[in-house]
Amino acid sequence: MAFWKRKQQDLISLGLNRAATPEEERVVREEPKSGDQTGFYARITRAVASTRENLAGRIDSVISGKRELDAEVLDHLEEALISADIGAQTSLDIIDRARKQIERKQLNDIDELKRLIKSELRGILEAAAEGRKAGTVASETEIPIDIKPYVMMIVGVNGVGKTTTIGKLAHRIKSEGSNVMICAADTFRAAANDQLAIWAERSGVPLIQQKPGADPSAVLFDALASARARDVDVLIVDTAGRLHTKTNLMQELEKMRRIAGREVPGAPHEVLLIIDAVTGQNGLEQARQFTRAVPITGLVLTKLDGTAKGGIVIAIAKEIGAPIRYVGIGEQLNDLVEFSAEAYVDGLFC
Ligand SMILES: Nc1nc2c(ncn2[C@@H]2O[C@H](COP(=O)(O)OP(=O)(O)OP(=O)(O)O)[C@@H](O)[C@H]2O)c(=O)[nH]1
Ligand SMILES: [Mg+2]
Repeated sequence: MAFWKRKQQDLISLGLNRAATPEEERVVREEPKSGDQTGFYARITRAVASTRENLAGRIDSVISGKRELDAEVLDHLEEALISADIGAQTSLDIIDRARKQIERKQLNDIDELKRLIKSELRGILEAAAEGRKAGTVASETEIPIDIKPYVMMIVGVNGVGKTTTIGKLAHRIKSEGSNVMICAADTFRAAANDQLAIWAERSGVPLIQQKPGADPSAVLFDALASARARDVDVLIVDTAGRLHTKTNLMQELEKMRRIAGREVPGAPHEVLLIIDAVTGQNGLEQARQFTRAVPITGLVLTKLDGTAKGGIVIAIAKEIGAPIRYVGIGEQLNDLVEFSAEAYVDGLFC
C-alpha cells in the first residue's frame, strides 16, 4: 500500500470512520509494521537523547534543592530552551506564560511547568502541520488513488542530506508495496550520479540519469516518460543544492516544476524541503530562501541524531509553517522515521 494511504487505511481497519484522535494515531503508528519501521516512537526518543540530556542537565542543576518556581528557575529555563535552539522569542513567550500561571497559582511545581512547556511546543508543531502560516505552504490536496506517477521533488541546499533521504524514502515506500523510481536531476556534481546509484541499488529501485552537466529539466522529462511507460507509482526527484551554470537555482527548480506539471497533471504532488538539524539557525535561514521560491508541501529534518540542539525542530516548524513529515536519524537505509510531535516532545523531557 502506498505510504500516504497507509494511515487512513490503518484507521479504517480500526473501525474508525471519523478523524483519529492524536492518541489513536500514536497507537496506529506504534503498531509493528514492516520490520524496520517498528518502534519509531523509541527511535525518535533516542535521536533526541543529546538534546534531552542538554536540557535536563541545565534544568536539574538549577532546580536541585529548590521547592519553589522562582524567577531564577524561570530565567535558567529560558536559557536552557534557547540553548537547545528552540528560538529566543518562542522561549521567551513560553516562559512568560509560565510566569503568569505561577502568579495565578495555576502552576506549582516543576512537573507542571514541564507539562506546560510540552503542551506549548506541541501546539507549535501541530499548527505547522496544519499549515496555518498563510502564504508559505502549498494548499493541502487530497491525493486521488489513481495519480500515477506520484511525483515527489526533493529540494534543499547542498549537503543537507537530500540524496541520502531519497534512498531511505525509496526503500520505505517500496517496502510499503509501491513501484518506485528515482530521477537524478542533480547534475551539478559528477559524483552525484554515482552516489544516487548506490542508494538506488541499496533500495532496489530503478534510477533514471544522464551525464553530469546535463540539463536537470531534460533528465526529469525523461524520467517522467519512463515512469509512465513502466507504470511507476512514485517518482522521487533528486535536485541540486547548487548549479554549475549561471542559471539561478530557484529558476531551475521552477522550470522543473513546470515541466512536471505539464507532463503529469498536478505534479509535483509533493515538494519536500530537506533541512539539516545540525546547522541550526543558519540552516533555517537557507531554508527560508527556498520557501520563497518553491511552494513547499512538507519538511524532512535530517541528522537529528547528530545534534544536542534538537530544539531547532520547533524553530523550523514555527518559521516555515509546513508539516515535518520525516526525520533522519542516521546514515543507514532504515534511518528515516515518520515525524511525531508527541514522540518528539516527550523525547525532550522524559
Ligand atoms: N548522522 C546522519 N547523517 C546523515 C543523515 N542524513 C544524511 N546524512 C549525511 O550527510 C551527508 C550529506 O548527505 P547527502 O545525502 O549527500 O546530502 P545532499 O543534500 O544530497 O548533498 P549535495 O548533493 O551535495 O547537495 C552524508 O555524509 C550523509 O551520510 C542523518 O539523518 N543522520
Ligand atoms: Mg545529493
